[in-house]
Order: sequence, then C-alpha cells, then structure tokens
Amino acid sequence: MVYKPEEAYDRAELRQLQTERLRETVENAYENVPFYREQLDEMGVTPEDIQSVEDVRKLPMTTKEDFRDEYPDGLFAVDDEEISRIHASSGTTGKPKIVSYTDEDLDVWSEVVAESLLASGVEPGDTVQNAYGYGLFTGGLGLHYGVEELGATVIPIGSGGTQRQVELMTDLESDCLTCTPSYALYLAETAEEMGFEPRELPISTIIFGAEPCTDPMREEIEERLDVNGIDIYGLSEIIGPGVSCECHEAQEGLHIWEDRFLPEVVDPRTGEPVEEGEEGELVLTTLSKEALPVLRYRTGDLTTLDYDECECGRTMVRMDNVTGRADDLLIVRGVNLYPSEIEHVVLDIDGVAPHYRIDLYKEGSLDVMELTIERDEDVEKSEKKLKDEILTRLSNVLQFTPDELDLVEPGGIARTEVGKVQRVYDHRE
Ligand code: DLL
Repeated sequence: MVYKPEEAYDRAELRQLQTERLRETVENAYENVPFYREQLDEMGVTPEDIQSVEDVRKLPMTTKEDFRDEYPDGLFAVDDEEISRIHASSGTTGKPKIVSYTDEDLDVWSEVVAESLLASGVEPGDTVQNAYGYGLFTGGLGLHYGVEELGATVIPIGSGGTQRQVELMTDLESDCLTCTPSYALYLAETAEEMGFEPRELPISTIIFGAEPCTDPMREEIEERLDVNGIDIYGLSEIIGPGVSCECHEAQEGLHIWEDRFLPEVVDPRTGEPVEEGEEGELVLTTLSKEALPVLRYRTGDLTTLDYDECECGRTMVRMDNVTGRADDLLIVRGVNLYPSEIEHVVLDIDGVAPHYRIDLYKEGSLDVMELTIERDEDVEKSEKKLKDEILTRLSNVLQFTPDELDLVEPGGIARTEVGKVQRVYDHRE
C-alpha cells in the first residue's frame, strides 16, 4: 500500500516532476538566499539552466561549514513572519545548525513521515509510542506529526523513563515504538529486569534511526523483541526524519522520497559522482522546501543507491542503510559529536595539555565514553577542580559529558612518532 501515487510513478513521470521542482528550488534559492545567488552568479548558472535532473550537477554544493558560517539564519529564504518552526541539529563545532520551516514545509514533513510509517507497516488506527526526544531535535516532533497525519495514535512519551515506557507500552498496547536502535536494546534489557519477557511486549514494529544500525544489531533487536525492525533516515538540514525509510515488504534498502529530495552519491574526496551502485557520500537537494532550500548538501553519510524495482511496488530509489560517515562524527547515545568539538572545548581550559584520547565502549546496549586528558606540568589547580571545570565546560558547550574522565600525568598519553595521530578508539564494533 502506498501513501501517495508519486511513490509508484514510472521513472519518466517522476523525473519530470523532479525537474520542475528542482527549477523552482533553484529559483527560490537564487532569489531569496544571497549565499546561493553569489555562488550561482559566479558559476554563471541561472534557474533557467535547469532543464533536467542531471542539471543538478551544475549547482554548487552545500556543506556543514556553510551552515556554520551562515549561522543562524543566513540560509533562510523567507522572512521571519513566514517561519512557523525552528529546529537545530546537535552537530558541528560549538554552534548548532539552525533549520526552519514554513507551514507548507511542516505539511511536507508530516507527509514524508506518514509515508515512511505506512511503508514501515504502521496503519491508520495503530498506536505509535514515540520515544525520540522532543525539543530542538527533529526526531520527536518530526515523528509525532507524521503519526497524526497518517491517522494513527501517537503517545508522545519522548526519550528516557524506560520503566515507564515499558509499563505504558503494555497498558496502552502500543503497536509500534520509534526510537534509536541502541535504545531499543536498552528497553529490552530494562523490560527483562522488570520481569517482562521482551518478546511478549505488544509492539510488532520498531522504527529506528538517528544513529547507525548494523545488520547484526538489527537482528538482535528483531530477535530480542520479536518485532519488525525498520530503518528510517533523515537529517535536520534537509528536513529531519523521513528523508527515506525501509518498506516492510522487502526490508532491503530505504526508499528515498524522491519527489521531495533529489539524491546523488559522490566520491567523498573529489565530490565527483560515483558509478551507479558504487558506495560514496550521499548528497541531497531539497525539491520543495520553502524556508530552507538546500542545494546539493554533503551529508557525510556513506551509502549506495539501488534503482532496481522493489517488490513492494514503489519505484523510488533505495539507499543502503548508513553505517559509516565520510568524516569522523561520533554518535554517542544518539548525540552527534565531533572529536574536534571536544578538543576545542577541553584544550581551551587552563591546566590541560594538548594530549587526549577518546575511548568508546558498549556496556550492554548503551554507549559509554571514556575521555582521558593529560594535565599540564606545574598546574596549580587540584585534580578535582580541573575535572569539574572540564565537565562543566563540556556540559555547557556541548550538552554532553563523558561517562568517565581520567586526568593523567604529563606524558601519560602515548605520542605518535610516525603518521597520523589517533585520538578516537572505538571499541564498540
Ligand atoms: O537524527 C533525524 C532523525 C531522527 C532520523 C529520528 C531518524 C530518526 P540529525 O540530528 O540532524 O537528524 O542527525 C542526522 O544522523 O546525517 C546520519 O549521520 C545520522 N542518521 C540519521 N538517521 C540515520 C540512520 C536526525 N537511519 C545524522 N542510520 C545523519 C544511520 C543515521 N545514521
């Protein structure tokens, strides 16, 4: 069952729609975003040059740094009065990426999430327990309005409070849980501790996303909770959750809602398109965003595209699930962090030497981060004072603190004599 006819358009029909929407998007960006107008002028490209979807390659690329440089609203294409909602993404150094939506954008967002839910096997009348965080993060509200749009019931419980999640799920007979994959496993563990048999819980579908989920992890979720595990993908810069989602019929790749987002895959080093079916960095162009039209966004996420017809009848391209990134983003319990951000904050503190390491472990299904930092020689502050200062600073700037913070003596961290320094040790794989 498809949510709207576009999902099963033949490719020629779809390309026509994409071309029209791409031209409108470029028009919007050209006329209303000086950042894009300057670049397009420099490249000698006008909206009229968009005659086919391939012409997307004539357009400039947008990066995370552009969002940072244009912080907070330099990429917005509409006046403040037209903006209905703001969200922000937790990534990038210091400042978050701010994103905005008009009423129409919010409708489109609800549409793509409803479309994703239906593809997942959720039906109108079902009860969806939404355990994504509400607030600036796009997960909570993004899923929320999609559930309502589909005509299903949403339980807006948000993240955390796991015992309560288990109790409510049982009492209200939730059919579907939406959360990060690591949280799904944590919930299973908690249910067990509470004396429940996780496989007996009423949910039959878990829609997970916001962080990578490898196949073995998905199998573990499906096995432990006796559910269908469905991968949903998205990012704030493009809209939030609902850029793509697996269909429950095939569960082989995530259908990108191509009438709203135009995908490309490029070589992360050169930015040049890869051969069809090859892995590379996903680049996305919004096709109907009003407040924040984004041209060729370098997502940093690695994937492949599969244009073969899917057994579900949808003709929209499928992307492979994202388990790696072109850069070094760390996702710890659903929070996006760059090692450079931690470095930035920590090394700014008096008494800290520029030598540190980040160790990531799994304790059960939860991510645990251990941060080891060298103290400067001749530091006056007590160890406790320095530690407190580091933790407070990390919490204030990044809204994140490591589970363990070790201060070691000068020279306590091994030096690299040859080659690149390694600072992140990910023991979770
Ligand atoms: O994480 C939006 C979202 C919320 C998606 C809920 C799915 C469910 P951001 O905080 O902006 O937005 O982070 C976006 O998270 O570029 C990926 O690196 C990663 N990511 C999102 N979904 C997946 C997924 C939300 N299904 C960044 N698999 C993206 C792997 C994912 N990584």
